[in-house]
Amino acid sequence: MNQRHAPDTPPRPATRDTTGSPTITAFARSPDGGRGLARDMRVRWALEEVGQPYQVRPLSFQALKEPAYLALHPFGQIPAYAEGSLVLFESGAIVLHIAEHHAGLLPEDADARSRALAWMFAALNTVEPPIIELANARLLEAGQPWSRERLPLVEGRVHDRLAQLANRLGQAKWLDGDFSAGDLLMVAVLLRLQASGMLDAHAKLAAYVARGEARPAYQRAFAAQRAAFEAAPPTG
Ligand code: GTB
Repeated sequence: MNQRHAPDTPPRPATRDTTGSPTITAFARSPDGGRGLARDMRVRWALEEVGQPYQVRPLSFQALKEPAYLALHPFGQIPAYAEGSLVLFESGAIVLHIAEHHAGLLPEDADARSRALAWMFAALNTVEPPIIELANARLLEAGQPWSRERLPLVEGRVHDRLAQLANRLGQAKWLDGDFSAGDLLMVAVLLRLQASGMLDAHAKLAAYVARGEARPAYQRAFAAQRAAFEAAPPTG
């Protein structure tokens, strides 16, 4: 090892799996109440799609901000992913890593693969931001005097994006040919809107999300995170 670089090398995760399967971090008790909306869910789903067993390291909010975890994840968030000497953060990067190392989530054909990557980026960079903005407007800004006035603008931006996406999806089952990591991330992102009823105005997208949820791999991932939530002692 180059000694000059040693101080910058992140320590290995405190929990090291001995079975060779990757370990992901997740909330010890997710604030979503076990609805599968936290970002570990998309990683669990990808791992289930490719048939890769995994371990879960549950963490409290406090533990996320401790130096040992910040060495793994610079922003102190879930999910992080550890596999051998590799440590990754960012759910999109983790899903891409899984898709690149297993068959089933990215097409073989080079152009089709590039298009699937484009949909992965679209899910995270183009569709998710207005959805997060809306969640923030509803939850974090609700008490602000300008909140009621702003909310319709934020909702409108989400609806505009959904209409564009529905238009492109058309009558297709998935965004580009077979189900891919692009669909996995897009469905995961859209699921955040389900409870609000906003998807109901976009029937094609509601059906698209339902198709994603119906996949056996999604069901297994959902059940796993739900079981973890129900097994965790209530906090506070
Ligand atoms: N860009 C990162 C990624 O994709 O990995 C974002 C990761 C992220 O936001 N992680 C959140 C986190 O760790 C959990 S998923 N937050 C703790 C912190 O920042 O201190 C976001 C989330 C939280 C709660 C709900 N919910 O209750 O419904 C849904 C989604």
